[in-house]
Amino acid sequence: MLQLTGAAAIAGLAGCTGTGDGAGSEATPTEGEHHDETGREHHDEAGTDENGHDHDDGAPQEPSATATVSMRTEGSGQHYAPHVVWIEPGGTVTWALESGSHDVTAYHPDNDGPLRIPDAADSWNSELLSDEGATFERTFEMEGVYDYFCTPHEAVGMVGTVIVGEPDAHGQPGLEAPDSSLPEGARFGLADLNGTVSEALEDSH
Ligand SMILES: [Cu+2]
Repeated sequence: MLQLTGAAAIAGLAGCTGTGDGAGSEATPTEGEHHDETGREHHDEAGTDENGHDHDDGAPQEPSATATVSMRTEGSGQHYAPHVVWIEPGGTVTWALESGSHDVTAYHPDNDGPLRIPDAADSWNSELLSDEGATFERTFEMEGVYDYFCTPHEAVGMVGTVIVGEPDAHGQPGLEAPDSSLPEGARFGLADLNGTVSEALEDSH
């Protein structure tokens, strides 16, 4: 059972972090002592877990004028949903607090992080949002890939990306391999986002 807990924790990290806590609950071993690999997790194919979290992880198809990202705490899970949004240059993203306390902070040296937004773009840092329904809004003029994180939950991988326009994937700091100085959860999350963003940009050409 300890092994199962470990597997669930890793599965949680690979996707939206911290959702592993309920994952093993349906495993009811009935076969006595010698189940070697029987603790295998079963993934539900509908793409929703027991918390009703929609696994909205796919690449967005095309840029839109505006986008909304909800910020949630579900059990031990901390989420931006969706993780990746894609807007046109001059478009606006609104982050809305659904539960928990979260912020929206650019990966930029001004925020003591590695640069993961376009070189010439301005950094930002929302205040911590704690009131349900509170929002933070930002307009993005410059094409590029912008990675951001939640200050209290960066270590558990609460990270997200805004794609603006149709930037050349080469030369985007936000698509580089995550800096080794980052916490492990953030590195996993950013690597995952890199895949989703690259896919979106490739499909659009
Ligand atoms: Cu958070």
